Amino acid sequence: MELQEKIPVPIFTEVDRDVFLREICPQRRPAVLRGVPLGPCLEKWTVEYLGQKGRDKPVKIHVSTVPQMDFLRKNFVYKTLPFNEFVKRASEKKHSDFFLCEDESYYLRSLGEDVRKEPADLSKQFPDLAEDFHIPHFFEPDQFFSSVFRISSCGLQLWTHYDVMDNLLAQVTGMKRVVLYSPQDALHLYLSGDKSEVLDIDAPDLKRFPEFVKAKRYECVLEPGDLLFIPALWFHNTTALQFGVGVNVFWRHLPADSYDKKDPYGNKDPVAATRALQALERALRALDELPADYQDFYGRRMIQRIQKQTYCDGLSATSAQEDSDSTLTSRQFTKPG
Ligand SMILES: O=C(O)CCC(=O)C(=O)O
Repeated sequence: MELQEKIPVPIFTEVDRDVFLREICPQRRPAVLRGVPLGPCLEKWTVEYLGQKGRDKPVKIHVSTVPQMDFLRKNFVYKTLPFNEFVKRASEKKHSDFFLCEDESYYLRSLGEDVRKEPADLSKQFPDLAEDFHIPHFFEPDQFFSSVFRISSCGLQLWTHYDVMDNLLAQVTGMKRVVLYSPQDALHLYLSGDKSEVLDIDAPDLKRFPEFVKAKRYECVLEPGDLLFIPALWFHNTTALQFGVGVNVFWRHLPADSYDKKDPYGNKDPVAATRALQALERALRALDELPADYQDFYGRRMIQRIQKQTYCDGLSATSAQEDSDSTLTSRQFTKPG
């Protein structure tokens, strides 16, 4: 019996900027966009061509003895290779030159020139390859944040995580399975920061992660030329079914000052969310001054207050307002009788 029902991610053809902005983006759900023109990269990006055009530019890569990479337990090492040597190794199953073992797995997530400050931008790091890849103009130029190479060995699986910006993942060569979970299922994913602790999503340890089965599993297999729209906050886990080259493009869909300015990866929480989380920590420290039964009482009331104010479904803001008798105002809340 399958652990979780697989919900297919819908596939849309004939999507242009207008259709994307009117019908797809506002739904805030993942979508596969098939047949959007991505440029000559689809024909040109062979291993040989990538090596010739990317030359020996040094790239920092993840190398692991197993294909399932685990960020939380760090079962991989960072190494630097010339881009052409990296692409050659990532495309082969067994390596004559290797760091850890002859069948090690490789993964590149390209970085900016100044890794700590600058987001990755294909046109700056790989100008000769960038001209082959046409970024779909589904957002305004000033919303552009980054374009990132994602190059993986066959079988490589990247941990489940979320990003805070909207993102189009373009699969240029190779097939890739992507499993996604809604932001509303965050509590079933056992988060540590922006990553899920559930590494093996196909055979999870249900003794450690009993709630995981409650998360709805959305799934698609990307083919060369497909774009996957990953709305901000949607969790995603990728598995390369073949050696593959992808580019993902992030853009700011919230006002620019909502984002953390020191975030070259596009995965730091928006500044208002960070402020709210810090305020929560302060609130919890205040509750610590009380005996356990009082902490329990006020903790439950805080949860209800947060649900009423923030949840989009169930206890929605509207139904909370309509049901004025049961609405806790902030005064009632802060001055309990
Ligand atoms: O394609 C991958 O390997 C990972 C993609 C990803 O994490 C993203 O698009 O944000």
